[in-house]
Amino acid sequence: MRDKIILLLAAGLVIMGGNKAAATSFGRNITIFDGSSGSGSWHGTNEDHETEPGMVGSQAWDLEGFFLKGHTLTMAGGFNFKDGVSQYPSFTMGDIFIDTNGSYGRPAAPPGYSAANGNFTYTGNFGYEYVVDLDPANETYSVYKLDNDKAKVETVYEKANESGNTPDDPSSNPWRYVEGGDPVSGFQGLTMTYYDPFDDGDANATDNGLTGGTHYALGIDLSFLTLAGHSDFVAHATMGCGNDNLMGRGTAPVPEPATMLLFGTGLIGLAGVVRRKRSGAGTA
Ligand SMILES: [Ca+2]
Ligand SMILES: [Ca+2]
Ligand SMILES: [Ca+2]
Ligand SMILES: [Ca+2]
Repeated sequence: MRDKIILLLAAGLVIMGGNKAAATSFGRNITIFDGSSGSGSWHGTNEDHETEPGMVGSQAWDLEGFFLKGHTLTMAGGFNFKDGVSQYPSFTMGDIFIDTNGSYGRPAAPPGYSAANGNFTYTGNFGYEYVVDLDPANETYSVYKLDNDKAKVETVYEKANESGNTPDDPSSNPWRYVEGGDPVSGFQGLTMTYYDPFDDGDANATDNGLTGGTHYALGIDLSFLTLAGHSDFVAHATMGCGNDNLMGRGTAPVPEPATMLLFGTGLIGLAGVVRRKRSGAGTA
């Protein structure tokens, strides 16, 4: 009996491990197309293979999508989240800003804001109530609540990317969090899911419909939204120039502790042993 249980649990772990390795889908694609497409293949109707009109259109500047699976938000792009583009070292990847009430972007710009070329710091949150402050180099992140009266954020370099005037056509701003947010307890210095770069043809690309060459992806935990009583959210991310503006809209689900899943799997395994033993006894 004990041997059987150990065998079943071992088999269960192998199956679970197999599932994990095969589960390359990042979940549902929740990307919002910004509606400001120009002509040509790089300013089309999909976010993958699209940068903002007038900007350099290439995989190196392409942000490809936000994906949601459970409470994990995954961001993918051709832009190198750790190293950026070598000729433009100042245009690093920005942070992930989260709106929780449907007001965000240029309509919610800070007092005194005006579009201008250059990276400028403003006191204000552009309507984003939270920021996931990414540290891709160390594969960690921290979450801050952004008070519009005291949080400081930095704008994108290219004025042409600050043109959004409606929630459906939001500005690329802000680029990154600077300081002044309130740390969200339990969400400081967390380890992100960082994927090794993958090419077209890799399961991570094909399972998520990503095209164009080399891709980068990272995942973060959105449970802080649910814990704070929020459900619907809008996510925003860009790089220092604002060459591409990535937006997503989703609903944060109730967190499911992994331990409950493991506990459940163990019970199913035990039930299988009992059932077998009973049926074996019946036929003997
Ligand atoms: Ca875009
Ligand atoms: Ca894009
Ligand atoms: Ca807002
Ligand atoms: Ca692409």
